[in-house]
Amino acid sequence: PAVPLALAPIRSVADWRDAILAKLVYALGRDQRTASDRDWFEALALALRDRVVAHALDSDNLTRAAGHKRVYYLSLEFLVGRLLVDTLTNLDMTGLTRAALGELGADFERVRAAEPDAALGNGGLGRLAACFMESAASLAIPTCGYGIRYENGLFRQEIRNGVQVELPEDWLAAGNPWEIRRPERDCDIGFGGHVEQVGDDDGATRCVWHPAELVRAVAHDTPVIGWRARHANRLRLWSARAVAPLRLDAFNAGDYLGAVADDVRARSVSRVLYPSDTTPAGQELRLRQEYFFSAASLHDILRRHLAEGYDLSRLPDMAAIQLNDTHPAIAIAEMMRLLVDRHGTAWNEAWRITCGCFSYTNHTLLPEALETWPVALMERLLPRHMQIIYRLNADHLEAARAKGAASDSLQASLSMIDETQGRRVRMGTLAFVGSHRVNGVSALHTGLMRETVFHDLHVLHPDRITNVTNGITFRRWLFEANPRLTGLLVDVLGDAVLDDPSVLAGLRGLAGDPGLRARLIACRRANKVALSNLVGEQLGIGLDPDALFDVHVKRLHEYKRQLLNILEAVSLWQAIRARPAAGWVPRVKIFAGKAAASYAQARLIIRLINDVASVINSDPVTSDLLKVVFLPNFNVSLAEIIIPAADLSEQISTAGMEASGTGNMKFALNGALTIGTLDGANIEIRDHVRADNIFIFGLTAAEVAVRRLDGWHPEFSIVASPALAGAIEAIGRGTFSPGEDTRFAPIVDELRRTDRFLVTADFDSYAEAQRRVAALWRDRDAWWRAAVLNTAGMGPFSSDRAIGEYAEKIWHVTGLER
Ligand code: 26M
Repeated sequence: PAVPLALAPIRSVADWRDAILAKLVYALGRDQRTASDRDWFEALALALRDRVVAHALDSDNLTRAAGHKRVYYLSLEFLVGRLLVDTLTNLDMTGLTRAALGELGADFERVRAAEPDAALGNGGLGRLAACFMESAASLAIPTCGYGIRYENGLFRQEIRNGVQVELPEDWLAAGNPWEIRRPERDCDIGFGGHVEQVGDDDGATRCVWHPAELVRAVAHDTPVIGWRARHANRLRLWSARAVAPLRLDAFNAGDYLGAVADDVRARSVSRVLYPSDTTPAGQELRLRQEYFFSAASLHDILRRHLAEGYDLSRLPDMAAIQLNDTHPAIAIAEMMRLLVDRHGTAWNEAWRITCGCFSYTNHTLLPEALETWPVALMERLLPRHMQIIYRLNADHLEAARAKGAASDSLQASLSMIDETQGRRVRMGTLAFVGSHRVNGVSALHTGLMRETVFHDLHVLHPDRITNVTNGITFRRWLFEANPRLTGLLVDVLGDAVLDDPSVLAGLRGLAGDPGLRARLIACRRANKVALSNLVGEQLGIGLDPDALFDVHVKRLHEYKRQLLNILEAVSLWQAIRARPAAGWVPRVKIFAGKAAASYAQARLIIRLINDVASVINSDPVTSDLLKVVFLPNFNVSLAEIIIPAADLSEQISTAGMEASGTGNMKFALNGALTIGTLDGANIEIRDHVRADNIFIFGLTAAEVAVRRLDGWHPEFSIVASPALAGAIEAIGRGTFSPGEDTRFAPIVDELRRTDRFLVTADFDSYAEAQRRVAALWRDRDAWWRAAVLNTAGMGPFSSDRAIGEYAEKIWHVTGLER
């Protein structure tokens, strides 16, 4: 019988206080009088976990009993951040918890800050996966996220003398109270070895793979509770260890290191997140990570399906498997292997099942970011998968030929094997061919997928590519990050705004309301004071909370053009120095973001921002008018403080290069105005907030494509723009690197010689847009009207809407009814 397991809601502060105290004493063995903030965090998290786990079991029972389809979200990254306030918010236990901790002599804000961020992702792709997990739970869509439990997440960034220094991030050092070990779900994953043919030699017959090596996948579940505790899902993260962690024979013979060598090697698979958000490292360990977690997850999916008594032929009715980029694309070959070799399914039937289950999300069209693996490496590490890929490719190319795509050049472009740079497996092609739907993450990006990288595949399968514009969870990015604004919205729009983002549109009618405006101004100012305090503590820079906070936070990448922003800052500084009394709008330029350790140019841009900051911030002539701040170690928790304090959001990528962006949505939701290019979701944001309330500048994606062909040279733009020339020249002659005028030569040379990201081409247009920003800022009423219209227009960018579209168009699932 399906017994409801969810614990009765806690009704009194005293009950909740005692539940927390019981965890502190009996689960942790600590004393109330000496308990640290971290101890209280752990006790509180354990008490909360009891409640969330009960919900998760309940949800699971209901799903099984209803024979409801499940979604599996495979992602090498989940950039979750902290879970405490998220869990409290969705259980509606924040007020109760403040009071209970107060009675115990602990401070809620300090306890909250004691939780380390789960930084199991690089940037947008990983954060999207985390927002999606929260929305799937909120919509009661039975979903399991699968990923890797990295021992070390994304590195911690320090800035020393302007230079980025990477330090290991050790989020698990003090244990993780949210997760539960699931030993009964562990499984062993093979690598290397050889394939034994059973029957004839066409690759479609059953084979037996004899791996040379096994790595144990160890399951850890983190329960994810949805809004108003409607439903709970789980995030299942795999860590790696040896099947036999200790070789006693070696140990007894005195070889202590040899005794544990297998375990050290196995554990390296889940040791560290690759810290790049574009360039595939191409290393064997990365491929091992990809296969390790894909295979463990598929094993788990098939086990559950069979345990529930279904036939494999019904898998597409019961399981939708979403591939977050190509990182788990090897799962397609693994599914074929399991079906054909393990379960004896006929090849064509196995393919029907596979394509029926899988779908694939593309997150970037940057050529250097498209994953390919050397055939030789695949053959060595995953020999059976390589055979399967060859056979799939032959079928795929044959079908293309039958549809008229017979020319050598078309066949070469459609092939899963790239023959142009050694022989390499194109993971994007494998993912496309093995999926029933392939989606881009904004309207522009999806259009570009059809026109460029996936053009030929699109012609072959014209119904396969679809768009699902990204979204963000409003629980974290509005309710939790900006309680002041949320309180105001509830006052003005009613409680319904908490459940239905479309209610935000009701703000439009109030955009001119002076009462609302005054309260918005007060809440923004309080958020800016909080950020100013943080900047004061961390960097010793005093900020004026009444200045315009102009914010550019995201991964450091040339295409995101932090360089364009800092060049404009330099030029603004020069202009202010030339005419200090010209009525400038006081401005604080705030930057934050990490660069991949191996990305020299991005690291140098960080250094430039920091060096420009030290010169400008110590200039007495401009000090009341312009400050530049680089906040170290940008992560989810820092974003939650920065974004609600922003007046202006910088979304200035080279058009056509930012697939969607999601930071853009977080800022606009919180009422910042955007200065941005017509790129990614900026275009859709403009459509919803309306063109008067966003500062658009620069070349369009189509114009960028033309520029790249027509022989344009950056020198043309530099000569035509005295402001740009002046900024570049100052950097080149060492204004920001006294005694070392070559420090930024790689940046100056890139700008002058090639300018691959069209910084110089867009400079004047950007500077002009910044003057429009300043002009609007002076007109306080007009500015705040636009700010209200930004929040009002952001309802469609909720990840609930995005997940609803995946559910309907791609997964063919609904939410569970209670
Ligand atoms: C690949 C191989 C080896 C090591 C790392 C990678 C890798 C890791 C992350 C490649 C790409 C990664 O992320 C790309 C990413 O974050 N893309 C962003 O996705 C967001 C969500 O869809 C979009 O909003 C952003 O525009 C897009 O840049």
